[in-house]
Amino acid sequence: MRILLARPPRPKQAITVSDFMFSEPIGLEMIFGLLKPDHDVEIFDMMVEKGSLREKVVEYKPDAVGITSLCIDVDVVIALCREVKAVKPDIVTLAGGTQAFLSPLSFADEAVDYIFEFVDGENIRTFFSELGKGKELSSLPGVRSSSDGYRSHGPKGRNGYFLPDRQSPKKYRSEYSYFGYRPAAIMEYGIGCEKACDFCLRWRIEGYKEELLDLEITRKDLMSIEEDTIMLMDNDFFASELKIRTFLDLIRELGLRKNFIVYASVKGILDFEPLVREFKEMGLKAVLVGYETFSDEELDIYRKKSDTSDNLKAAKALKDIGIDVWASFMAHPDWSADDFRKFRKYIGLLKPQTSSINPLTPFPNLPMYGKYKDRLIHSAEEYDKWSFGQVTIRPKNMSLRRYYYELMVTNLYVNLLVNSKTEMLRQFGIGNITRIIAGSMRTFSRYVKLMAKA
Ligand code: B12
Repeated sequence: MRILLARPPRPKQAITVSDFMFSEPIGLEMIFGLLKPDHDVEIFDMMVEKGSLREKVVEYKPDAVGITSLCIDVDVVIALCREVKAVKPDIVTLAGGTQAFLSPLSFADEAVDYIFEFVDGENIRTFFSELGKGKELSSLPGVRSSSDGYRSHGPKGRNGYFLPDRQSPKKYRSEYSYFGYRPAAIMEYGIGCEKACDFCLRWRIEGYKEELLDLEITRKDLMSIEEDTIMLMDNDFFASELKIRTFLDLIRELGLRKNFIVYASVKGILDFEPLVREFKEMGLKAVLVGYETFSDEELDIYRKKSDTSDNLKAAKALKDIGIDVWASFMAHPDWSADDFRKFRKYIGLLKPQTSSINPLTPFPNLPMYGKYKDRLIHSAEEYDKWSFGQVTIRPKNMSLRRYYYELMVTNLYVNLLVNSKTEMLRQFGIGNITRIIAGSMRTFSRYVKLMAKA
């Protein structure tokens, strides 16, 4: 069977970081790895490709086209499936990825033959070995079919972590980045999140239980990555002493010398400071930390396990150790102009190397969605609005237009004034800085449009 695996292009409307960075489509690389032994498979990454999917389908002549997705991609994925069907109606179309897991029925459209809610490995292999033999495939775990009304049979499962085939998107790899690092690879080493913060989807995707993946997979995965930079996407790399030590032992054993970037909790940084220092000596360059807000009350509501003074302590510890902080914050919809001022002052104290400030987004499916139901600006079906970059809750203490203005001013203030440009230029080089500035300008102009429309 000839299978084309595609990733949708960078969103045209939604506010996303893909304006200035995107990484490898690791989910598709895993599917590629699972199917390669028995099928002809190719990845078509539309984040990079200039040509259309239609042209590719005409040239490659696949029997099936599978498309990955995030929340913002729903309409695009459906449009792409229609494009495929217009070339040849009997090409089988599949939707998969994060959004298919969180909200499978968002893809219920006659152009989408199958929705893959989750992949346990066995289901997708069986699917392709049985496809075209006249069997009803929706009886497989995690598979919904249009011919069966997209009904679900059996219990909901989880996506597995399989060894990604790092060579599968070889021609695109030089384009994959993580912030100032390009090329960069991404991988996961431990899954789950016990913190279960109120605004976050990750525990819904990976479960509450924090556990390490099969260490043999991690070993093979690490050995197959050719890039100098690896971003570990675990929720909290510093979740436990055992977790950190096991990883450091492994890279020591493999003799790996790479730049590492990790997500980290403030609690983990403070609890395991000596290990953070040890990791720095072994290549840790930057941590992504969710400081979230200047208000302890809000941190409490979000069920964060640290307060604003812990944030300051962690910022100081990281500065002393010499690790960059890429901080993320959430603007609460009840903030007044004075709150925005306090917030800017607080970021000035934390002094992260970069900051991203997103409006609090009560994603459909999260308990928070119910809490803000009466104040929502967009319906759950306006998929491209739920990017976590756009305001979805009507502000309480100012107009929507003013709120966008405050967000823009704050983003400009922290990224132009608080951060050191010369330091970043030295670290990442002119090419990467130009890419980031050009992307930020695109995001900025999208914000201006939203503000004008508000
Ligand atoms: C790493 C990451 C990023 C990185 C890298 C993403 C990339 N490749 O470019 C960066 C920082 C660039 C990023 C950007 C964004 N991200 Co992000 N990201 C993640 C993170 C932490 C991991 C994603 C991942 O790779 N998982 C591992 C892979 C293997 O899982 P997977 O893709 O689901 O694949 C599995 C299955 O789904 C299946 N599969 C995948 N595709 C297909 C296709 C077919 C046909 C089939 C059959 C199966 C299949 O195969 C895999 C087997 O297990 C998740 C949180 C999480 N834990 O999921 C958030 C997450 C996915 N991101 C999210 C968001 C919102 C975004 C942004 C829109 C944020 C923004 N405003 O800019 C942008 C989107 C930009 C874009 N269009 O790419 C949300 C998505 C919510 C949703 N409902 O979709 C998440 C869940 C985080 C959150 N906020 O809660 N992200």
